[in-house]
Amino acid sequence: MMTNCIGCGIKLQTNNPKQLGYTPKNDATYCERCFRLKNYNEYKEVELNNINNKILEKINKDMYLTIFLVDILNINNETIGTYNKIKAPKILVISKKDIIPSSIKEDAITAFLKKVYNITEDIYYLSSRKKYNINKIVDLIKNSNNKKAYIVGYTNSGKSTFINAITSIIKGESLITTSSIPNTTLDYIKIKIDDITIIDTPGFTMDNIIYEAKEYDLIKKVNPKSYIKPITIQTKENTGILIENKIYLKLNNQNSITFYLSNALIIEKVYKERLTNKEKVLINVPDNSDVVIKGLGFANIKKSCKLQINSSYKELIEVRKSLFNKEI
Ligand SMILES: Nc1nc2c(ncn2[C@@H]2O[C@H](COP(=O)(O)OP(=O)(O)OP(=O)(O)O)[C@@H](O)[C@H]2O)c(=O)[nH]1
Ligand SMILES: [Mg+2]
Repeated sequence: MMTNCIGCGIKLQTNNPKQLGYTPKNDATYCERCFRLKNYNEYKEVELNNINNKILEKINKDMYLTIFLVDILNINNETIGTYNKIKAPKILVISKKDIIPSSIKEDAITAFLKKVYNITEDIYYLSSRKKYNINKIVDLIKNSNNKKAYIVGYTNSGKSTFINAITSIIKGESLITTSSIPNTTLDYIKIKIDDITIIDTPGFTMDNIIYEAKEYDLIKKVNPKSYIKPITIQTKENTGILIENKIYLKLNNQNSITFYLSNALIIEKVYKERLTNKEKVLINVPDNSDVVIKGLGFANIKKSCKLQINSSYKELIEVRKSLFNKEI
């Protein structure tokens, strides 16, 4: 009888190399996909159906403590909207704290999340890379009703890396496969540590995202490796800004825009109009707002303006009160 892959949770099988869970060995603990990803950093594409609702149903039925990770650059209406659908006891954990400037204080982010996104539950900050707050969150699991917790969140929010950090501290091993490519974890992975049970889950997938599933090079760039340096651009009337030769924005006035995105992405000023009238759409931006580019991060714009974008990206842009708003 074959078990499940300890790297991604999928049921192991030796019959069909084209299907998920394949391994040539009868006694394997990892599937071939995880093996190649771990040893050669080679990614095998997987076709996945959107299972967001299935995951929600399961956690709402079991009612264990649910720890919802949101990558600090991926706070937006969609991620928080999914968090709001959880009826089980839950906490919000902002992950990858190490990538944002230390000038952005936790208290300010918490106040912002409570005010702008109406979060009422406790909010914690995590960096698995810097081993920051790991034990604090483990203590919450220890103190929960049945000592069981689901770790959930959108793909790439750092769920598996977090669980590996816990097992590496307590047991000196980290077995789950992690990667910067979406949908690394394919099924539930139950981990028992002492008297607690932690369950890794497949990531939620985004409705609209700036990249295609196959754009691996871009996806790797989007996911910041380490601390990101904010990039400020001063604009004049009709200065366009191009991100990674893909996303084109234009501000209609003299202004200042600061990007919080992976520094591997190239941000440049462009002066030649790139869109036809048909392709353009204008968005009103109030004073001191953040413009969220879903999947990438966000930019802070100082003064009110009209922001011109490509209409095909309309679903990806969200304007909100700034995280740097002193009044919050
Ligand atoms: N800078 C930084 N990167 C992190 C941290 N935690 C995870 N990452 C990176 O984020 C990417 C995704 O990590 P995973 O742990 O595979 O994410 P996941 O949420 O399990 O993703 P799925 O299994 O696809 O749902 C990897 O490139 C990790 O190295 C962190 O604390 N800091
Ligand atoms: Mg994972």
